[in-house]
Amino acid sequence: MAVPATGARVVAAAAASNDSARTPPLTTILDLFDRHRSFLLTGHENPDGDCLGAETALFHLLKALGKQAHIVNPDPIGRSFDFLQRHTPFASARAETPLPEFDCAILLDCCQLSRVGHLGQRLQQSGVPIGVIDHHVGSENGDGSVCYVDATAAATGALVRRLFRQLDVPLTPPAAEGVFLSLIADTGWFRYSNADAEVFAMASELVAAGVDVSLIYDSLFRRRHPQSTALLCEALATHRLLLGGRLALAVLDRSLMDRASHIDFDPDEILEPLRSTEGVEVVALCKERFDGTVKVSLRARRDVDVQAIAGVWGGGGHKKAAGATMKMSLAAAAAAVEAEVQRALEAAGG
Ligand SMILES: [Mn+2]
Repeated sequence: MAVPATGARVVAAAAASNDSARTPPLTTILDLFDRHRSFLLTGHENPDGDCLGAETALFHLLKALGKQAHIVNPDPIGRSFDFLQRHTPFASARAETPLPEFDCAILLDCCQLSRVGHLGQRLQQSGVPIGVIDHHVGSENGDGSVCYVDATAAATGALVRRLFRQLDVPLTPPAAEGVFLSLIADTGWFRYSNADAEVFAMASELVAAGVDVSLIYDSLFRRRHPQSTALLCEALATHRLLLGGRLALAVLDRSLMDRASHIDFDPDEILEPLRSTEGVEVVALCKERFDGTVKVSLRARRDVDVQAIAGVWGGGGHKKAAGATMKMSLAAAAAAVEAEVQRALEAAGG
């Protein structure tokens, strides 16, 4: 099979077309599946539930189509997600790890090779076509030569579910479990405003297909490390209410982040309780990284578009959930976030 020529043609077609033509119909990603034999599925660093769930579902879809598929992530999967490995193999690649053979790579829940760690560079060097399946705004303008992007979808896993339907492939229990994990990860167990009719309809059919909901809940939320409750308190205690109580800002320094990494504590856990404080419209969590940069995670309650705020530092995401990497000190990042949120609140009318 003339794989390099096929890949080159797909890339050329995308490069030559204008923006609207870079959002091809659903059939295009299906064509990509059709043309290739062996797929490497991957996603962003520190893969979350949507990323891992979508990878799981797509893995089983490709297998059902008679293809070879390998899930290789830049980081190992977190302990709370290890139930997925009952039915689905996950690998993580360090710089020297040999990769399985593949003639096509698919990025899930992200669109840029720069977000895939060092694995991203290796994918670029491999020269294979890159497909993107994602629900983030603007992802059709990322590194995918073929994209299936729908920013109205609640989760990337929902997009993979649609592909099953399009191809008339029945959902197996492991695939259903993957889609379910995606949905609950990105809707906060159906609490956020992105939990739309498609999400609830899918949830119903996924449970009917055999998803063990309580097993997933227990795996994700009832295996807390004994020290993590103390760390949760410490992380929450860093928060301050600013801008008249409309911004909740928490700042986690390197020492706290270091201890969090040792006990598999996810600092983003504090975002939701902070968002529940009456009067808070934006939550910002600044995390100091070991390379000296600061990762800011932003959540909005109503009218403020936090994706636009994240864009100030080259980040992105969704209107109500976004993030960015800031190349500055923790104190400078906190001050910059406060200034941008103030600007956004004023622009939103008050
Ligand atoms: Mn997602």
